Amino acid sequence: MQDKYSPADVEQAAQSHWKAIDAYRAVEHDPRFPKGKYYACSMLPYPSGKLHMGHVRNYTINDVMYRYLRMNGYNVLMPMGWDAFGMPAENAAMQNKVPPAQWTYSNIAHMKEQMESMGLAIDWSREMTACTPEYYKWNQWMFLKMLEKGIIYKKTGTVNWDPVDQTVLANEQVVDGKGWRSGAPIEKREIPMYYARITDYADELLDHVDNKLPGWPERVRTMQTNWIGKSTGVRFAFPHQIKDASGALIGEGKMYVFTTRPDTVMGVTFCAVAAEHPLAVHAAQSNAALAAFNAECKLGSVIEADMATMEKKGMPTGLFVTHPLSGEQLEVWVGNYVLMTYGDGAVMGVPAHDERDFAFAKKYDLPIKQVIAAEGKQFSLDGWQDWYGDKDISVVVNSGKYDGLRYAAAVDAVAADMLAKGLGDKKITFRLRDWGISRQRYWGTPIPMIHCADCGVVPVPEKDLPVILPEDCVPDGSGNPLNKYEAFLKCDCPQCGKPARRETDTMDTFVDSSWYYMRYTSPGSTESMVDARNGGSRT
Ligand code: ANZ
Ligand code: ZN
Repeated sequence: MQDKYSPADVEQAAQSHWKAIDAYRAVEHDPRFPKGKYYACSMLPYPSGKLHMGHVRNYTINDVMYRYLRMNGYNVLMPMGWDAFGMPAENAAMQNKVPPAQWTYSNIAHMKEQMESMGLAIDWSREMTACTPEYYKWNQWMFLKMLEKGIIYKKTGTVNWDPVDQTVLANEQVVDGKGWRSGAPIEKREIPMYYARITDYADELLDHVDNKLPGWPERVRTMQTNWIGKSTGVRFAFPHQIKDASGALIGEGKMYVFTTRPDTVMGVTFCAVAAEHPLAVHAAQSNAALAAFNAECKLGSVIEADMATMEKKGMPTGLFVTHPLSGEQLEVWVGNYVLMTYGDGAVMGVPAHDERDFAFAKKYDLPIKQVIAAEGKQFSLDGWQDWYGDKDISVVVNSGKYDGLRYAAAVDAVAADMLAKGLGDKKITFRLRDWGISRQRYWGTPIPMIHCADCGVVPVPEKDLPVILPEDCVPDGSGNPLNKYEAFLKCDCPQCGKPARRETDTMDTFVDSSWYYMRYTSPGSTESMVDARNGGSRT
């Protein structure tokens, strides 16, 4: 027995003993632990260089839990892995002129050493590293399976384009609307991307948040619910006669809007569309000022939170649509607060009862028509008051046959009338969007697609997986280095055999971190992504 505690001696001795007997290797059906299995999995770290205090705190808590449960007879598994793809490695590569792979692997080696010296009860035999072909092969395999099922699909998406560096920037690389490196004003650009159809699962997700997360804090539930953002309302059209250059009616003569307040429909005094809306694009063709305004709307951030707080700006298009119930002619404006990606990219403007429309109408001197009253409340044009938009206390006024109706009854009545006219119906809209998983970056899982001049875009056959990412590129900030990497690009078309080119977009790193916790259960399995019977079983 030593008088003084000497951590270096004691810890090293204990740790080498644990190592020698493989103390933390989790084995299924272990007779030493009668209480059954417990999975002590915590979020895997990004290998940024050194462990920080957050890591130490987090993994110590997990370690304490592990040891407590094990002493109480549980068969505990504590795995660890590395969220090793992503942008910081590319930034470090630019600074230090070393490939992201080299930087990442040396960080992993160092951080692993630090974790080992902490004596954490990790089963290192299950370690996973997201940037290894053994792991990302399964991202590619899952991508192909979901493509087959139509869960992954291709459409154009909006990205931040740096016109000087000629590259796509992540939101965090846009500072005050300018590129972080070039300082150039950022443009929004439409490019083809792959999406995961997560909106198909919106109701299931909501049900999960509501009913299947016992013990989760209310705050987290609320955040999740708002993120999914289920809105019930009516989608209907304003008819019009606006024709394009070929003489065809734009949108078949119907401008659709989505509203959560159909009870205010008789209070519409204008309509507003997003700068990307077909009517805005059409009007801009013969109106230079509007074209400039549309371009200005496309500048800057694509982040929705920024859109919500920015100053409301607009410009009239000179185009008119017809109110479906009153027959009144209403001018269509372009509004910078209208999102192309929500609902139909167009809104009915009800300045008396929508705060954004109120600000807009005040600024551009548009009429404001009160169609909602509430007991004991006085309406005035002087300024916005919260009750103007409160559907819980509202009664419809100045709206002909709808007068006197409360919110729910008014929604039913308006929806029925729209349906009868063949112009619309009730509709549920989600704020949740499909997940754009394409990234125009190097350090990620290659998207397993091939571009053939004759066959178009062809999936890589499953037997040819993984599509290996070269590990020797050094990004220099001028776009994805894979675009210049002939050995990667060159391939044969799997359909016709002619020379073709590989897709150079990679996957969002959240694809990696969406299933790693399952991979720990079948480490090293080459037969399947996750298979408890295969790599997982170690009795
Ligand atoms: C008229 C109206 C009157 C509205 C009123 C609200 C209050 P949530 O609840 O988030 O779903 N809207 C619809 N599409 C839009 C788009 N593409 N960009 C911006 N705003 C859009 O919001 C639904 C409401 O947001 C809709 O209801 C519409 O404004 C607006 F007293 O219609 B409302
Ligand atoms: Zn081909």
